[in-house]
Amino acid sequence: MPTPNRLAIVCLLFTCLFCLACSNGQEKNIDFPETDLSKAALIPKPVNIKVRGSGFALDEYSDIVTDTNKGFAEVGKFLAGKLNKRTQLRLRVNSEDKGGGIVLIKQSDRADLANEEAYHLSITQDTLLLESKTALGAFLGVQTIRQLVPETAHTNLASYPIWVIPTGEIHDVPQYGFRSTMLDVSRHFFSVEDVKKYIDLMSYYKFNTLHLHLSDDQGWRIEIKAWPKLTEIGGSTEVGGESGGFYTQEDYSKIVNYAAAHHITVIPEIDMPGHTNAASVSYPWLNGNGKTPELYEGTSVGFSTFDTRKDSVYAFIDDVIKEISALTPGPYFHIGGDESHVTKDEDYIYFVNKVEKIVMKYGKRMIGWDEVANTDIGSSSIAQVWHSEKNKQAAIDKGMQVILSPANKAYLDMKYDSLSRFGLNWAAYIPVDSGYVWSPESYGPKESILGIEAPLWSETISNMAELEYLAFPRLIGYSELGWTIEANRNWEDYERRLAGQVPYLKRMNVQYYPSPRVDWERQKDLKEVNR
Ligand code: TNX
Repeated sequence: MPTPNRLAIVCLLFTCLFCLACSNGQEKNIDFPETDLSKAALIPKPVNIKVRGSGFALDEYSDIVTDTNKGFAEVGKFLAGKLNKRTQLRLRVNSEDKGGGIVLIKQSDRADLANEEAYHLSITQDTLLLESKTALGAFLGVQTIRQLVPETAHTNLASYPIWVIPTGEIHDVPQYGFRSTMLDVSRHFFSVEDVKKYIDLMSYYKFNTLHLHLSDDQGWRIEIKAWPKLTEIGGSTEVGGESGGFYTQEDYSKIVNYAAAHHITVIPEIDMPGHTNAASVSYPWLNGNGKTPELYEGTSVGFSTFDTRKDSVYAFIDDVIKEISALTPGPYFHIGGDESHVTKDEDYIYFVNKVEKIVMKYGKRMIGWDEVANTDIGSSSIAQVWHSEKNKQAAIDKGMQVILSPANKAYLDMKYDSLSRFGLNWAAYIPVDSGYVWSPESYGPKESILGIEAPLWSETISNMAELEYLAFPRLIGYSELGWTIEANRNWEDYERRLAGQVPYLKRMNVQYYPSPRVDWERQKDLKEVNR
């Protein structure tokens, strides 16, 4: 028996189809070119694609109708905005005289849509139907729709331009619910506008998490009202002696809100007890390495530490975690915990145990780099695996979940090869294919792996062009590693779809590294997805 809610949805759908038939009647006669949905340059690759071979006309008669449940109308408006920028078409969203065409529907009890990030796209000549359980699922499906819009419109199918979207079915669900990238805004500062652009690019590839490395030896980047010198002094420098910078709490909230509007969760990181020189220069009583701290603009690591045995240090940390947690809606707080080479082992353990309690007091789940697995923290905390097999195993044995960021595979700051203009190479050279061809699945049992993250450390990059050189195209591959099951991944197929991203990257003015390992010209054969 249909529930009233279901009935309403069914009625909505029929109204849409009816209106579409009226307003788009003339399109029934369109002689669509043959299409092949399975050849579309979609990244990450969906679970399942069925081909119908015809076309859906995105044109001046198309409109968007959404479910009335929370968040769906916003997703519809997001899509309308992106399609407008792209095609100049003005798609109305939920307008009175519904044109229809694109329909976003909530499906609460379909088993294949039980995952909150799952979506189903059914594309016929008349309707592009997107179904999901949540607005998040709809948002992810909308990214697929964006990737299906061809570069150019047909002008010879009707008396108006038509963007032909191939018909068929796409069923899709991610393999990991945590797909993240990190920006180190400490070694070099990046503005709110820069971070917003990064979020735009992330969301197109279905990332759902952004980790911000907000403090390190070279700079403290977030305003803490209780401790203003952190940004006044600690925020004044960066690597290479450039000007530094920091986010006011208002700036930080702008990033968090922009991310939320893209269904992306922000993870703030305050790195401690090591990587704390900028904090200790601001308030020298925090310092525990026995020296007088001075502003630092170099790139060494492992020389700084908080004094782990002072109560005042924990009162300070409590203030910092309290203020940042209050500004952060997401469930996580990252305490760093890496490379504390001048903190004694017993002090390190004592410190991490205590800080975990503070994080939990403010309602967050603690994340730390993999060294934290050697302390007595609980199984609800998370270890971010970056270099140590031993630490990874210790975390899994404790029942903790891990985030996979193996430096030799997933570090965006590693050079592509010896000729790279930016980047480091302490872990490896990571050419584009090597960054893609590895198996996160092999790192541990499925339930122990929260997901994957590609960190971008910024010792060698100081502006967007340099950032983009290291992040693109590799970041795109990490989106597929987090989303697509291993059986559906294959370098040759991925390379073809990656080459197909060039028009988007150019439109976004992304200065990607044109790796010689990718045949970028192949996108020319792709043209549209028409055969
Ligand atoms: C190691 S990875 C670090 C960072 C550096 C990075 C450079 C990690 C947890 N710590 O402090 O920026 O290498 O690749």
